[in-house]
Amino acid sequence: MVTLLFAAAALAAPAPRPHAVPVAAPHIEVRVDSAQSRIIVTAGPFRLPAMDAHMDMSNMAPSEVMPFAWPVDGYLRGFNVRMRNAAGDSLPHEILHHLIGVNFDRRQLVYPAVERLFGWGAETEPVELPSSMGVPMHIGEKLGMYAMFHNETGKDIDAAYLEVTLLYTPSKDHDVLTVMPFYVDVNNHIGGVTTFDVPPGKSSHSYQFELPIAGRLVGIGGHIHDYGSSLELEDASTGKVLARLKARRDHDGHVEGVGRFIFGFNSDALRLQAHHPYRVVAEYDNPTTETFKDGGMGHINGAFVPDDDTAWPKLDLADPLVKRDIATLPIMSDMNAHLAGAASHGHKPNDAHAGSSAGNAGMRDMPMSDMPNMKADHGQHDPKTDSTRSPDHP
Ligand SMILES: [Cu+2]
Repeated sequence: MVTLLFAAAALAAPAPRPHAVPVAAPHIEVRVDSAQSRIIVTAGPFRLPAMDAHMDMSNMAPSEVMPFAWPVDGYLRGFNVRMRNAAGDSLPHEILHHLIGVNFDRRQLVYPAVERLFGWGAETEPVELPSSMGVPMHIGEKLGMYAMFHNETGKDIDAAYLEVTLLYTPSKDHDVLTVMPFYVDVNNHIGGVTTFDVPPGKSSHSYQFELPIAGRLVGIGGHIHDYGSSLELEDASTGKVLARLKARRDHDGHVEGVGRFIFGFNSDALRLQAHHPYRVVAEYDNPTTETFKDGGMGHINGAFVPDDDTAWPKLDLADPLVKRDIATLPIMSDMNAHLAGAASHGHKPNDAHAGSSAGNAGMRDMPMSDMPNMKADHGQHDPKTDSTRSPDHP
């Protein structure tokens, strides 16, 4: 039975702080189905004119950030996304290029930027963690999501709805292990671009980082573009490779996916220390003679279990980087474009992909659907991927 707890009109969150993203997105509805422990967020209608088939960012239709409040005390443990029409029938899933969910009330682990809580790309499968673990959430937490559409069905779609199903475990009476989104990019500039040029032959990009707190990674996945060959997580003090995710490539170097790696829990989990240098590396191998301008990207997402949840770095809204991150989310670019007297829509499709926000989602690529295999696997080579892990990590 579906309980209607929150409707668009009831969504006004507690008094918005001065920085807050303006609550301007129309037609967003949040329903809590407590019998099935799920939250269904519906946004729309979106009008999606037919676009031609070539996959170029200028052919994408970005949405604004659609704000909503998290409606229950509980742990987020999975999500699924579909596009549907007004009658409830599913539309081709390819029309949704990507979707990012943001938590404006929590900081990322590595970057002074707001949390990317979930994400969806064309290649993403439904995510579902066992009910014994999840991302802790509280009633009223300010979330938002934004999407990029790409309608190449050849027909205009007058009314498309985005339907996001979020699975949760109620806090009450449950002993749930806290897992948090982990995201680190080889070329992240908060509020700026994460892409880079891909020259012919082999090339590599890396980023050295430290964590403010210690914990363990239970699993990782990654995102890389065409001609990418692998993503690595290394100990930067020793150069030791802690995990390597290989890209699955076709004959021409087009990437079909990136391996996931499940470390496991407890002693199997990959322990990461606070204030210790680590490095993320993206390797590319471009078999053509062409340089692909802004063609590259590389990041690792994972599920991180902090040693001490209460030590999670606080979101500092006065931090210029945090401000910049929020200011460059799609709604703000849009508003700025309006203010600048830009053409009626002012959408700049490139922003959405080039911005720090594209593809940064925490739960995206979290290796959750593989979790049932974990006990048998014991952190060994994941049979579904070509990923490897160094056997004697610290
Ligand atoms: Cu990308």
